[in-house]
Amino acid sequence: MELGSCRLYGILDLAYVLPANAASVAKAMIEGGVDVMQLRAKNQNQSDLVTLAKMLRALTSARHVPFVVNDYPDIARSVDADGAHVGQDDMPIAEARREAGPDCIIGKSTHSLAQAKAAIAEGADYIGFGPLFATPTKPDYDAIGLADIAAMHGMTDRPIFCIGGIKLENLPDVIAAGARRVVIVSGLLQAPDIARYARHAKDLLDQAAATQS
Ligand code: 3NM
Repeated sequence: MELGSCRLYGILDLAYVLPANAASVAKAMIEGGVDVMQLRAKNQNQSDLVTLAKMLRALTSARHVPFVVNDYPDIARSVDADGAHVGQDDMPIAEARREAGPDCIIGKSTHSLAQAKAAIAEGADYIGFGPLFATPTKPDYDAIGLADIAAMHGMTDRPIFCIGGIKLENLPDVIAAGARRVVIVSGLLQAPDIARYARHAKDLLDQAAATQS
């Protein structure tokens, strides 16, 4: 699937999922309609990460879901991922692109309009924008709220994925503020029924897209 058509971005974050459960969680996410899958693992050794990334690559390929590796463009390349994602404190986009290869999508986390503008100028293929709300998944960052979402969308045609503390309960507010695409991590991974949670989020995003277009 083209990134521009993707609305629900799921992250399989090993802070919430045991490696042994990664495959079943990923399957549930995909079954529920997650359009993009990222592997995020802040405390995993590299060889375990490559093993997991290969498994997720196979699962996502079978369902035509783009697969993104967080932080490690070299691993993205080695497992033939569709994308690599970098943060503000990571390497510049050009370096990530060199490591990941010319066909790899490069996404960047941004935490303000100024950072988003800079990431676009730097050549990011998509932007993460947040954290909208305070979140235990990224605890050291201040919430930026919803006020800049509309301006952010007026700034670029590149896909913008709002992120940070998004749950089913606040998703209607996030959409009302102008978001078209979101990333959900803990809300999805801690849901009693991951597929059902994803489906619900996807329905809200699809309904909004139908009225926005
Ligand atoms: N990046 P949850 S917020 C991984 O703002 C990440 O760049 C963010 O997880 C950013 O849905 C975030 O559990 C955490 O809040 C998102």
